[in-house]
Amino acid sequence: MGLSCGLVGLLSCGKTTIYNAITAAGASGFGTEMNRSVVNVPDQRMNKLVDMYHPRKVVPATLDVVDIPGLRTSSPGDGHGSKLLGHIKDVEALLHVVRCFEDGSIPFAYETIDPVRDVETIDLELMAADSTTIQNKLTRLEKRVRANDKDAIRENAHCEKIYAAIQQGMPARKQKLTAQEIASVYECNLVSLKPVLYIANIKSMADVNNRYVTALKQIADAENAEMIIVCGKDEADISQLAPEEQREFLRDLGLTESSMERLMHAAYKILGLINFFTVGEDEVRAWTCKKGDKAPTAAGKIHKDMEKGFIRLEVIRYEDLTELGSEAAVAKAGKKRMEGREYEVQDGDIVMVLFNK
Ligand SMILES: Nc1nc2c(ncn2[C@@H]2O[C@H](COP(=O)(O)OP(=O)(O)OP(=O)(O)O)[C@@H](O)[C@H]2O)c(=O)[nH]1
Ligand SMILES: [Mg+2]
Repeated sequence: MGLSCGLVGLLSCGKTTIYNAITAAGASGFGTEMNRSVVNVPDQRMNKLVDMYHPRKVVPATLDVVDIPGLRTSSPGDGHGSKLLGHIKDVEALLHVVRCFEDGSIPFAYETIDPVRDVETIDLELMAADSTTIQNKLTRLEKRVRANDKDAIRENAHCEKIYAAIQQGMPARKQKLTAQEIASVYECNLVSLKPVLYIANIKSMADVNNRYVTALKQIADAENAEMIIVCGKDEADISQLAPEEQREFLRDLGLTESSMERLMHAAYKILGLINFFTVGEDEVRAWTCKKGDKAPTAAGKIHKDMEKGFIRLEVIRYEDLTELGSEAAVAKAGKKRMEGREYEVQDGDIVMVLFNK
């Protein structure tokens, strides 16, 4: 399964609308069920590779997008949305949709529009869930702490610190945690630690610079997060058209990329992801890994056996291949490399894994 992102936000903020814009799934906004789609990650480089190899099969990288029904706001922070929060645990990044347009005729959780309040409300829910999770962990640690277990004492201290900051209203993702602190709460899978990408849902392009969008941008900037602006309803309609028509309508809106493409770029950025490729006449395929992943880890994305029995990686650069025209030409130019276990796979690497079966 690919990487997964979950749409969260207040009741009726436009999650399902944005979900449809991103996935072209045409899901109905009614009902309280979760929607889930796998979308292909657009990567222009794939087209070039396909032209070169004419493979029997083309497999792009994918992203799982999950549409989670809205959190009720009746009594924010009481953990009421805990069932929904269970779904949030399963995703790697949160796409936080915020209503950024005024229209009294479209129902919404509140009567007014206020991105600051909305973001705080969702953060409160996330932190309420995390408070419970951390408390449970602290209870589990008690015995070992009393027995003077060093690891338990360290984990206990980290948990106490994170818990205290959450009580002060600071989501874990904003706490500038050290790698050790993160390791101590790893098994808690804290929802307020998940990276957030903000999506400003607007009604028309006239809203692009409205005060709500500006307020949300300030929130995003303050926590070094990404924000994309999506004209929810219009882009959901456009996603149902044929690809050529889509471009035309997007241009009319003043957009060069679809909301899905904008989202992908931002999601790759917040999650620090890169694509590498495997090529051949059988298959041209894009794979996703984290920036900084070493060669065996990246190989493990292709097959677990390749990670276990990893010997080395043959690497050529996408740019070299497309410039020189063939793998043989790249090798002749001395640009085919052999890399070992310590090599960090780079965006645009074309790899072949040598491994012990
Ligand atoms: N005109 C317009 N209407 C929108 C837009 N975004 C959402 N809406 C409307 O707002 C209402 C709620 O949108 P949904 O996408 O269902 O909201 P939601 O966040 O999925 O709602 P819940 O899942 O119930 O929390 C629907 O009637 C949408 O048609 C938009 O960009 N423009
Ligand atoms: Mg919905």
